[in-house]
Amino acid sequence: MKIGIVCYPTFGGSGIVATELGKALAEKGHEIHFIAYRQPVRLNDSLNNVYFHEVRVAEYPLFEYPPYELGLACKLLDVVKFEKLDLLHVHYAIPHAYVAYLAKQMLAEQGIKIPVVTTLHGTDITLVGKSPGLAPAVSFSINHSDVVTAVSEDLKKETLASFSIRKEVKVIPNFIDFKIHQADFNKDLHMYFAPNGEKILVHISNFRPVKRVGDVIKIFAKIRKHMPLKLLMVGDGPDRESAEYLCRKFDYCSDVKFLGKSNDVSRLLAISDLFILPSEKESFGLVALEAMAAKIPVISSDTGGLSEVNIHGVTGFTSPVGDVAKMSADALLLLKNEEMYKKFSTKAYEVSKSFDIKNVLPLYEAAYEEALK
Ligand code: GMT
Repeated sequence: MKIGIVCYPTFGGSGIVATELGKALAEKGHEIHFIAYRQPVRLNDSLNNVYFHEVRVAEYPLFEYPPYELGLACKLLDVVKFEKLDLLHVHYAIPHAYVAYLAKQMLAEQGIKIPVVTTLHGTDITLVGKSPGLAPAVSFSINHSDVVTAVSEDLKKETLASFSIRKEVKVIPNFIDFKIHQADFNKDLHMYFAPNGEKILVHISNFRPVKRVGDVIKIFAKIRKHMPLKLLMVGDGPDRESAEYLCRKFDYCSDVKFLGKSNDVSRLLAISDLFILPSEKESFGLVALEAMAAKIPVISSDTGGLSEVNIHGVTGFTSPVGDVAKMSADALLLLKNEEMYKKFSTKAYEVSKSFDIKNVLPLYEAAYEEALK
């Protein structure tokens, strides 16, 4: 199949899912055309069967807001037509599904049919999309997609509850490609961050308010009172500064390292002991799954689809959003109890195996077949 994949190329789960999916499909022999305003972060090799088309957005002094959607629609028209694509797979209802609809209409006028598969990732449904001004466009885009998928049962439920949806929404969970997530424990790197063999907590996100990075600092501060400990804060975004200021108010702030964005989180996960994800909202929590694939138990909130990934009492612990006291107590319990920690670590890995891309790829291929019918 010749498949066009539209995604946000930035650091973030949806871009990673789209990129890893495309790469795996290409490996299976499909021809993949990524279409985005920048090369997706994990699309860094030149691979067989993979093409990248950059969306150029017209700049003109009159345009206070560059017309991304128009640029994307015209790029889709061009790529579908000249690369003879069979199908478009767009990640995010806003704006990618409705841009795909526009491209589809333009192509139909030229006698070209292009089915559209839309994957919902969360922010388009649970945060931005719910604003009353945008909701009609979200419902419209979903209803006009040929096949719609959501990354968790919870996201499906929330989509059906929040919008007027006539389409079936299929759940296809996010996945892990174990070929990529294979970093070994690096003794020197561990020594660098924890020279006295301290345990390491890690948080990875885009530091948006929804990630509650302040809670991560508070959790660390509570546990640090009871044991030597380091915290790695990986990523960057709007709440990084406030997290840094908060950290400076507590003792032991020098045990916290803000590392910025990383292209290779596996090597940091491989030297860490616990992953902390106290998010306000999380339709899936791909990064929690990446931590579990590195055999790290997860301390997270129980929001959205997170509980479908981090199984409470098995792969880690979940708590109500904002319950810093419980999250700290659960983390301390695991860090202090070696036997228990080992069991959770083993289970975290086992559960992550059920999200192996090998199991998930055929579900997307079946969705494509259905769209083509
Ligand atoms: O969480 C973010 O800020 C990034 C966002 C994205 O667009 O990548 O993540 C969403 O999609 C991921 C991949 O499906 C999910 O793992 C995240 O849970 C979801 N984020 C939210 O629902 C807030």
